[in-house]
Amino acid sequence: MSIKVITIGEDILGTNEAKAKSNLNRLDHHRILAINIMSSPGAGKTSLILKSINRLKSKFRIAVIEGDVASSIDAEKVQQQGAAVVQINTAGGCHLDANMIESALNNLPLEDTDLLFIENVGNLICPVEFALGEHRRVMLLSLPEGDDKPYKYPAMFADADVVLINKIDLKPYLDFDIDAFQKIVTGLNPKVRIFPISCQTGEGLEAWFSWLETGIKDKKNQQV
Ligand SMILES: Nc1nc2c(ncn2[C@@H]2O[C@H](COP(=O)(O)OP(=O)(O)OP(=O)(O)O)[C@@H](O)[C@H]2O)c(=O)[nH]1
Ligand SMILES: [Mg+2]
Repeated sequence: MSIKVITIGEDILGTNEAKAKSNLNRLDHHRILAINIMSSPGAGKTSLILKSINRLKSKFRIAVIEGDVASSIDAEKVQQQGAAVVQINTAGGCHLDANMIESALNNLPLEDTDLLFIENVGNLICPVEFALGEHRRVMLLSLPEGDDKPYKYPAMFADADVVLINKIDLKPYLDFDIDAFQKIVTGLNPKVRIFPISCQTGEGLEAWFSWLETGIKDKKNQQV
């Protein structure tokens, strides 16, 4: 089946906050848990989504919105895993916004979805400024990027519900101090959940899956 690709021009108007609220209401109406995944390019967002689909698809119906400046490479991988997917090409834009998500929601089977992953454009700065209508924000940081990133890009870490430390299989080759990193992040964001994981080996992923599962079930039981 061909993948729906939405290319965003400058003609899409409307204030982001109002649109994000309308997206949120729409997702709540369908009792869909929406997760906005943010990170720098290559930290492992798509790998995480693919692992999560693979693990949870027998229990839950999963849809994905893929955000990239160009191409539908990530969406093709997601489609191969059997999930419904829409690719947004931002045509140079460094983040997704709520208008883009509304267009994507119009092209997804919302009646048949329990969990929606939104893979934001790889960028540590802009995505945090734009609410999409998501219920949870997940920040992914991979070991090769260095443990000083929360000092340099604090907003991304201060705002996240979950921080995933990915690529821990590379620890023997890098001088990333995981304990120090966790202390900095919890200093910025005391309520954050932190999961060290490897999308390569699967280490640590069970805790992430179980966090997701709890969120999906809570959303299903919520009054709308
Ligand atoms: N060693 C190791 N490599 C990983 C891990 N997770 C992802 N990778 C690799 O990192 C590279 C980038 O992973 P992606 O999942 O494409 O990263 P992304 O964040 O989706 O990248 P963009 O969409 O380009 O921003 C790929 O070559 C993955 O195989 C991991 O836990 N360990
Ligand atoms: Mg990706």
